[in-house]
Amino acid sequence: MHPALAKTIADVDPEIAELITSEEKRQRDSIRLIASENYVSGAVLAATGSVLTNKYSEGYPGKRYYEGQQYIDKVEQLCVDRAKSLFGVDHANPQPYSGSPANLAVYFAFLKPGDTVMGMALPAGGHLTHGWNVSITGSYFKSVQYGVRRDTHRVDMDEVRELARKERPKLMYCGGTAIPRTIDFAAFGEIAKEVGAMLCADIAHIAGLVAAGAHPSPVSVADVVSTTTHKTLRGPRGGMLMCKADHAKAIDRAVFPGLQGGPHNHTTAGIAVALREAATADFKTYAHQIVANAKALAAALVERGFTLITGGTDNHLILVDLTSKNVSGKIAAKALDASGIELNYNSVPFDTRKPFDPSGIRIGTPAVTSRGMKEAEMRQIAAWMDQVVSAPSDAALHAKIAGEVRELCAKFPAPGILV
Ligand code: DSN
Repeated sequence: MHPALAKTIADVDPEIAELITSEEKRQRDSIRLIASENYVSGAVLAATGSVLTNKYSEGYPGKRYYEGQQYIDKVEQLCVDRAKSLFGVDHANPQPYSGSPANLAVYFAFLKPGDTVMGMALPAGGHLTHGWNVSITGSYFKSVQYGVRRDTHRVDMDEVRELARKERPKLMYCGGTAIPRTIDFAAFGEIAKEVGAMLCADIAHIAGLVAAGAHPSPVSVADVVSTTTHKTLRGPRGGMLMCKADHAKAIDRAVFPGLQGGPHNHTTAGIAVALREAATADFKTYAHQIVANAKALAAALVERGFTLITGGTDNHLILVDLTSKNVSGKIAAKALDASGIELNYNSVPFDTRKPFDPSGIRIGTPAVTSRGMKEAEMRQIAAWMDQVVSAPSDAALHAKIAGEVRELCAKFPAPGILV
């Protein structure tokens, strides 16, 4: 945190100031492998901590319900224009508070309660809001879910086509939260067209890769593209919807006044800054390095006898089945956390264990790549992971590795962290 800001908080609220500083140090000293997290730049942090948080702006640029929008309108318009240019879309709405509200707005724009939505099942790698049963999207709508093949753990497009022909969904989702392979947007587009469904591509995890050309873009085939802004895109926590011109009005109305009140202008400014950063040559290099790092980490884990779902990765994400290592995902994740390596336990396809103590762990390389780590560091991380997973109760080993992790992290300063 900027020293002046740190002092301001400490003067008013020393308890919160201390917690923020501790979290900053934790982020500085650990290898953060949560696939959906990153380090934003100092510029993005500063924009999100700005006076823009003081302003209400229900509506859209040029059409607001409160006065005093001279600068807010310009901020939001810049953000919209940068999103349109970066992703090559007709229309962008950066107001959704995060990914789940963004997806909910898509339902509100195009579906009535009881209509059919088709999405990837959560345990196969989808997202709650793609129609999973515990989500509002699985209880207010009729949901049909596709999964992955038992033999390859990949989406079977023939099965998706068959299900879509049978169920005739009004809305189809592709994308998810634990998909280590390239998503075949073209095939989803063909199927949606054939059955007369709207297609929403949820690129939350891969938005930065799509922006940089490190993953194919769904823009030419999807009616709507939904995303969060804080994962590979490396912006502040937020959401965004992008669509073809025909759907712009429906999407805007669904976000406001349909679902939300005033946009979070400080977040919009942070997204605008992140989009500017994402349009640079440096970001392109960064996004390709995320993938190179994930591939290097995957190869090193395989060499050490880890079982990877689909055998490897095409993107930023690796899903590991720890069954062959005789340790559950939760026990491994906690032992790794004690060793300074942070990731999340995760179900694997056809998991026989429960979601709160599943068989797998999920790993991602966006944050470590933001620190400048490359293939050599990925091999070191795999070695540490192997040691910890082989000795999940050895507290002395975990403390020793946590010290080594701190030494490595000190050589790779994290963006936005000043302590
Ligand atoms: N919570 C996000 C993730 O970790 O993938 C998805 O919303």
